[in-house]
This record gives sequence, C-alpha cells and structure tokens, in this order.
Amino acid sequence: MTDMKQPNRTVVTGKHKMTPSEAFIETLVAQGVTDVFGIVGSAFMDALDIFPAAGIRFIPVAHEQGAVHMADGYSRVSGRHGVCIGQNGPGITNFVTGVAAAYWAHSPVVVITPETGSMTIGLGGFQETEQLPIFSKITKYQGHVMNAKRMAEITARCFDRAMLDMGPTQLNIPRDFFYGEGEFEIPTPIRIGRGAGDEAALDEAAKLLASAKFPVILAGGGVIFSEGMNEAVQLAELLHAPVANSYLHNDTFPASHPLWCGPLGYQGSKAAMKLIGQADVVLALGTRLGPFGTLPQHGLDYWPKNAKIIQIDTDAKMLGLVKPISVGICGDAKAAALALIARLKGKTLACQQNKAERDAKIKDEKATWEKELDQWTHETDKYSVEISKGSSYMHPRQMLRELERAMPKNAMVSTDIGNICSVSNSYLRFEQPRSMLAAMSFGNCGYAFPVACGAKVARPDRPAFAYVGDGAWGISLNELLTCAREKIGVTVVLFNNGQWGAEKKNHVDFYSQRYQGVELENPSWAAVAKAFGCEGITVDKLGDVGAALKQSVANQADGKTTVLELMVTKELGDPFRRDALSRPVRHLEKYKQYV
Ligand SMILES: Cc1ncc(C[n+]2csc(CCOP(=O)(O)OP(=O)(O)O)c2C)c(N)n1
Ligand SMILES: [Mg+2]
Repeated sequence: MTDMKQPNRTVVTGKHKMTPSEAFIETLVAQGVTDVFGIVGSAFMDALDIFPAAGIRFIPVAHEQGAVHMADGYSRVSGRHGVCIGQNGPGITNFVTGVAAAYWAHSPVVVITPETGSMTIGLGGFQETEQLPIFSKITKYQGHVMNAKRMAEITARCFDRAMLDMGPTQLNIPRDFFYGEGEFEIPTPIRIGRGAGDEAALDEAAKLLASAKFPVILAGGGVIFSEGMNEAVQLAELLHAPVANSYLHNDTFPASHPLWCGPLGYQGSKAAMKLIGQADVVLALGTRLGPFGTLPQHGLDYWPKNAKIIQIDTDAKMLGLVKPISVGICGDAKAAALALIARLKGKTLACQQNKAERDAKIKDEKATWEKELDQWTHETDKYSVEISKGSSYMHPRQMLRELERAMPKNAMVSTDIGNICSVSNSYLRFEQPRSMLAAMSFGNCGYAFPVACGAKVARPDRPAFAYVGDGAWGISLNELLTCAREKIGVTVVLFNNGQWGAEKKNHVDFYSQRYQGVELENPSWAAVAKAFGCEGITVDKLGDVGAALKQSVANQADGKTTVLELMVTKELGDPFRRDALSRPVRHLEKYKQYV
C-alpha cells in the first residue's frame, strides 16, 4: 500500500484540469463533508480511492438503509449535511426507506446514487434500474449528472438544495462519468438566509398576540433548524405564554423552564393539551402542524377550535395546509420570533395583565400531570392487567421513569416506532436542541439504532441512546457490526416484551385478541450483542436500570456499544391508530366468527 500523506482540505480555486472524480471530491470538501456512510461498490471506487487524501472518512455499514439513517442522525445533531453512497442498483434500492424517513424528518441528507454506465443504460445489464423515479417523491431535488463536465456543478447544487429545502436530495451519477477529464471550477456553497417573513403578516401576528388573554406557543422543528431556542424562550417570557413542543420535537424548549408544558400528540403531555385547549391565540412557531401530531389523545380533543392560529413555517405550502389559520408567515422561526419580540417589547400586552392567573394554571396542570405519571405505574386496561399478573418483569412505565432519572443531561436520544417507544414520549425531556431524534412521520420500525450511530459519529462528545422495541431491533441490529468495526459507542435501550406490541394492541382492541404474527421468540439479546463484539447487559429489576445505563455511558467513552436488554411485561399503552381502525364487519358465512 502506498504511504499516504496528511489529508489536504484546501479546495482548489479557479479553473483546473481535473478528473470528474476529483471535481466530485473537491466539491464535497467545499461543502464541508468529513464523513460519508455507505457500502463499498465498484461504481464509485475511483472517487472513494481519494476520500482519505481529502480528509473524508468513509464509514462502511452493514446495510445501505443503515447508511441513510446514520446520515440522517448525523445531520440532525450537527446541522450539517448527512451523506451516503452505495452501489448502483441494489445498493441504491436499499436506500429507499431511509430516504423516505429523512424526508419526513426534514434532514438535509445528500443521497449519492451512482448509476449503471451511460453507454449501456436501457440494455438490462448488471445492477440496472431507473434510479430517479424511485426517489422522485421522497427527495427535495434530484440532480442527474448528464455530462461528466457538469460533475462539480450538479454535485454542489444537491448540497445547496438539501439545505435550502431542508430535506434529502439525490445526486445520480452514471458510473462511467467518474472517469475522464475536464476543466472544472468548484462552486462556492450557496446558503440563503430566510428572514422573518412578510412585514404586514408579522404586524398582524403581533396585534393578535398583544390582545391575547391566553396565548400559547407551539414550538416545532423549525425552532431547531433555525437555531432559535433562545429566541423562543425570550418570546415566551415576554408573553408569559405556556409552551408546548410539537409532536416528537421535545427538544425545542428547555424542559426545566417554568413555561414548558411538554409535547402534544400521541402519548404526549396532558398538561400541554389542557393548556393549549384554553388558548385564544396559538403561535405555531416553526411547525407544519402535521395531522398525526395534533390528533386527540388521552380522550382529550384539545386542539382549540375557536383560537386564532398564527403559523410560521419556512415552507409557504405548509401554511394553513392542515389546520385553518388566521395569519400565515413564511419565515425562519428564529428571525420571526425576533421580529415579534421587537414589535411587542415595551407595549402594553393583555396577556401581561393576567400573567399570575395563567402562571397558576401552568403550575397546576404540570403538577397534576407529573403526579399522574408518578402514579401511572402500570397500564390499567383489562388485557394489560391480566397479562402482567404474576410477571417478575418491569412495568414499562416504571422502567421509562427510571431511564428518565438516569439520563445524562446532554443526551441525544433516538426513538423507534413501537408501543413502549411511543409511551416514552411522556418521559423524554431535554435542555438543549438537537437532542431528540424520533422516527418522524414516516414511522418506520428500525430507525432509531442507526440514527443514534450517525448522531454519535457527528457528536462523539455527547452520549447517544437508541430506544428500540424487540421487534424493530430485528430490522436494525445488523448495524452492531458497524459499531464494533468502526468503534462507535452508543447505548441501545432495548425493550424486550416478546412481541410486536404496538400492532398486538390493535388485535386486543379491535380483533378480539386473534393474534397474527405478533409474538416474538427472542434469543438473549445481550448474548447476541456480545457475539457481535459489543457489550450486553440484561436488566429485569428497576433498581438496576440506572447503574446499567451509567455503565453503558462509560462504555461509550471507550467506543463500545452496549445493548441494555430491559425485560418488561407485555402490557400495552394506548394504540397509535385508534383514529384509523374500525371493528371488523364480515358478510360471508365462513368469516362470520371473525368479528
Ligand atoms: C418497517 C415497518 N414495518 C412495520 C411497521 C408496523 N409496526 C408499527 S409498530 C410495530 C410493532 C413494534 O414492535 P416492537 O419494536 O417490539 O415494539 P413494542 O411495540 O413491542 O414496544 C409494527 C410492526 C412499521 N411501522 N415499520
Ligand atoms: Mg416489542
């Protein structure tokens, strides 16, 4: 092997003779790329060869879906691009689920998809499929290099557009286009500031807020993307408004703040729901008001029907899409918050007159909810009580409370799709942004673990945790290989209840407990982790949860991943989709008993 020099990250300026591979790599460096996730393939080997020289780490994964999820987690905690690459054909089709998940998480992931060679495309050669249609509905932009001389231009555009539209973009490159030569100039990255939005709309919003008697702020993902948490805090304090987090964005407002009320949505905070239910003006700051995140929960239909809604989002198409609004502002959450503060500061605000009264309500609702959570030690429906009777395992809610207590303050936590992961929503509280990495609206099982791995690569200084059910674990556990090989130390908090619980809950509620494919027979997951070269700890007592979590954090510092296998009962919390299921109706005689 040739002795390699130190990497050089100085991008060439002006026009230079280069190969397209060089132009591609120089553009990556210009865009600040230091890490790329993927599986090696002949399609991009010419470029891969010079990754080290450009100071780019290639992180080989076990499955390409894992590569996209890692790129997603990486971008969500760093605010930088996540990047992944794979082999044309099967490597690229393996990306699909990860890209759809990143799309709905608004993650600026650049998905590099080398394609079959331009001279043979359409002949049905090896590893050929049309790679653009597959991603057309789950990317913000698709760049196709149709001439090798445009390599730098199209590559740069994919990076620029991922940030501009906050979502994945695809860079499709016929594999023969890495070869050859040309005169290239590496484009300077284009980053467009968004600003606060329309002046008249901001005036109107300020007017509504100034006259509000019970304003409530709903802090969404835009607060994070705009780095606007401090501004959200200032605005909330000025209005003395309670603040709810939008669904699965529990890290948009510091949980220790007296105005914080917790998340809305599935398994969210009753305090937040009851308080927003009383609002006369809601300031939806940086949120698209996704339909799933505002559904009735805990028997509370909390969305305030008569309140004036001010919605701020950088994507104008989201304004008023799901919920009727009074004012729509196409703007950056941070800049818009600052513009509203400037308009409201020093003014007489109706909401300041009755601040003490509102304060008392906030305190009261929060205390009531905390007390309810403390006393909610197990699920109380008939099925849950019956199934957990006599079990020596932990009740999920008690276990989640223990995890909450033991969680380091600067933790990054990804959560999967499942019943216990969903229930964890009530117990996940954060002080800083870029900390909660839930599987967002795409809702795919298998998201959390690789996302935590990617987050750890971006922020090795912060402890990383993945909350995963034992079913979803089966989809994602192959990335233990990546952790062991690449010395990525995360903690897998694995909820072992021996079932695909979230779906089983539907069998319980709607199908008279006729179970189909929901029981899981598991090996010892701790032993499996060890066989992969990672650490594994099985915990079945509440008293051991904190110490085990602490041990796993120490292991992270040594670059070791730990699977904490938490043995829990089979009880189940509220279902995901009560809104979308009905009791079965059968007309044919042979199916009549299936009701
Ligand atoms: C990729 C994918 N397949 C299937 C589903 C449907 N699904 C949603 S939740 C769930 C069960 C999750 O089980 P587990 O991970 O064991 O967590 P638990 O519900 O038991 O806490 C399934 C199968 C999904 N969301 N994503
Ligand atoms: Mg399970």
